[in-house]
Amino acid sequence: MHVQFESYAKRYPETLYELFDHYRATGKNLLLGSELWDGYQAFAAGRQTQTEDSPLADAIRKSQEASLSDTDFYVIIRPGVARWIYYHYSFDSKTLSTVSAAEFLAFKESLISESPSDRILEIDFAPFERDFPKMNQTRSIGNGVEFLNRHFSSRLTRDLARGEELLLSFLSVHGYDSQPFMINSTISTVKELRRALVKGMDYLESQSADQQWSDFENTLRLMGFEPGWGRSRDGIIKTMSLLADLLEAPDHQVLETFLARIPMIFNIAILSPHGYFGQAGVLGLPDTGGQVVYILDQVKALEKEMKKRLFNQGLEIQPRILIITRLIPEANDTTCNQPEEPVEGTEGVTIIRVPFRRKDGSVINHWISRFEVWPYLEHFSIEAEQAIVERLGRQPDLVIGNYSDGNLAAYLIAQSLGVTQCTIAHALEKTKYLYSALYWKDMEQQYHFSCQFTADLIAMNSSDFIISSTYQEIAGSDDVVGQYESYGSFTMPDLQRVIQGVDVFDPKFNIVSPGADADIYFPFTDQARRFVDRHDQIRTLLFGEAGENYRGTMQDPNKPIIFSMARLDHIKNLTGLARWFGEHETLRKQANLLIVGGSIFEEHSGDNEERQQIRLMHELFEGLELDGHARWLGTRLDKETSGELYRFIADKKGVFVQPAFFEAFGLTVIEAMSCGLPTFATRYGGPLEIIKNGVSGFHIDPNHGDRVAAGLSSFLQRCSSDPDYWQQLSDGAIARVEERYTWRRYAKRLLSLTCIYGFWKFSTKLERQETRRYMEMLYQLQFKHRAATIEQY
Ligand code: UDP
Ligand code: LCN
Repeated sequence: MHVQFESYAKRYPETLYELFDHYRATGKNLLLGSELWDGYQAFAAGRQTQTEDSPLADAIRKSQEASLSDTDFYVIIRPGVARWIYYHYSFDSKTLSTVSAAEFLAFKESLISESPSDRILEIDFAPFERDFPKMNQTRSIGNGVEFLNRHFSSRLTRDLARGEELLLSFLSVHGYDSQPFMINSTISTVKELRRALVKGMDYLESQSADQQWSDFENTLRLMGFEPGWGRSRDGIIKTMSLLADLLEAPDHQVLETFLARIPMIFNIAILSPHGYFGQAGVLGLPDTGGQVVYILDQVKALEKEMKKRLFNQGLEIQPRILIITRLIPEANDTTCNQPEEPVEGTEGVTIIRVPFRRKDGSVINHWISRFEVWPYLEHFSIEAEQAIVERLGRQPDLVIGNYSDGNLAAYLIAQSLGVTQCTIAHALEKTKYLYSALYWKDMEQQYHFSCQFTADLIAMNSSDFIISSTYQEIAGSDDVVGQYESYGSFTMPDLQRVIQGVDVFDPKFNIVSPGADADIYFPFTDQARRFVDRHDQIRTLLFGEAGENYRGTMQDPNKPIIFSMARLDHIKNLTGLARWFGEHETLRKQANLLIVGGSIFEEHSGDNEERQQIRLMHELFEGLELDGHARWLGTRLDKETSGELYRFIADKKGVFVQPAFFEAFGLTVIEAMSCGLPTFATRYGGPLEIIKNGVSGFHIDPNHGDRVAAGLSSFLQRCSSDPDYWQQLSDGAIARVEERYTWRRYAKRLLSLTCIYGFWKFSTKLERQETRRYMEMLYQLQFKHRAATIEQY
């Protein structure tokens, strides 16, 4: 595409000039892709020669942003996923040329900065990655592990002797307490290993199939084998034969399967500092939403899978998982003031709470917004590390970070202990706020993005692997930039210019999607499992006197319900939905609206954004006279009630709407879909990938509320005359979740990845030293300095 654009620019220099001049005439010096496209359409309207499929139109349609002055025009064209081309056009010489990201960023800074200088700190991770393998196809993005396995097995083939030595030394590092696993000192060379494998397999073949490791233990130990190969005779033979095959002819699938069978994961530490993190009464509080649901479901699935694996490996070890979060002494009605809390439904999972402290060591009692936690994290991490090692009596085998703060803490702990680190973003704030990097100074007082984005860069680059819930989270789609991709290059004027922050072609990225708890969120047709005991409560919530914290009544309870539930953040746009509904005459006649979120009392909220949304919602209820058509519940629903509520609304042939301006993933979307509720969800973020438009739900554009309301209205209209249509969408939603979003699949994948990236870490330890040192500087000299600017309590 860019080749055509460049040759077009050469052939029609006047048109190019006129278009860019048209942009210059707006008087703006920053233009977004959408503004460039709107500008192009206005420009083309008066010109017959300009068609929407010309190379120029194509380039502008793919443009991301432009920066311009009277003399220069800089534009980024993104021809496809993760490909960025920077152009400079000179109004004087009328020439177009490609330029580096650094030049583009420097120009942008010159428009904003108070004292533009070339002596700004440039952050660039590219030089450190020169010798590391990178993928080059966009379809490989998010499937790094497969690429790594292929890379490894071909390296093994090329340099068999070194590869074999590596495998041998890797086998000898495993163990638990004083018990070694896999091999003992009887085997010290590859030759000996090969011989032992043949002998071991011969011996096992001659034994009866119903015997177990304990029956063979003494004989196998003499041959050089220690526990970990398997429990059953066939299981042990299988592991041995996989290794024998690898030593003979390396193959990526065999490598993956073999590594996943080695006992490496007994304990996991999961970091999620901000919160309220608890098991009840916390959802919907500011900053506490899907991340908590995700982690509580994740640990259950992981424990189950870890147990299964350890059992099959022939070991008698109870796996442990610790969730480390912040202790909040003033915890209202939650348990967040308790230092320790076992997780229900598990045997070895505990929530450990560690306080935030002031410089003098005293504990901070109240909740702190996730945007202001930065100064407390270093001390928190030190205390968290001590708590982890104390509780487990050993190091964790994997440290998982959640969200920017958890990932920074995970970095500090994993570095200190030398263990594998996994990053999970849940949501990266950078793409949520327009110009969040460029105008960081204006937003600093409220959001402190200088800390957050620096922390993100450190965590992304230090972690051994990153898991994302969708492809778009990493690399977006043809026309939307991915959340990680947006960290590729950017500038924060007068602070730092990021030349290469993260590369989405790095094989550390893997898509591992979460699920919805299948015991809670199941189809409404599954009558036998339904929580009928909740129906009275639900009827009261919807139609009765639902306590104090509600507003509005559904005067006609027989109409279908349009339902939405989220935290009452600006970005969730629940107020937008209320407005669309209220302003659409037909829709408000066809259906009732149910909103579950926040509180209806402004004075109950300690969060500025939430308070502003509460005010706005009341204004809308008044202005649009919603009180007889809509109900707003300021109650936090527990899981069982919310699960049954989705189904209750499905019984009445209603729909679920997720109206957010941006949603990183969207657990409510898969919850509603699992229950069989036709779902309309934002096209910005995860839901674009979760839903197949028209098959398993619908994409909506929150910037065009009138169209959303019209779409909802015609859907309900069609369903009232053709009930099969509602059923078709409901079936589509259930099938989609079953096929892609389950916790069982998640746990298997995450554990396999841990084994493979553990091996990768082991084999590249030395080469990573430079990056580690670079990151330490970034942390000490940049991050800590910025964190110190936040006013502390
Ligand atoms: N949730 C809930 N009760 C509430 C509000 C939210 O149970 O009053 C749950 C909801 O079911 C979902 C989670 O909170 O599991 C929200 O996750 P999502 O990914 O949709 O958004 P987030 O809050 O993480 O941005
Ligand atoms: C945070 C979000 O904003 C949601 O989009 C996700 O679904 C949730 O975390 C769980 O990952």
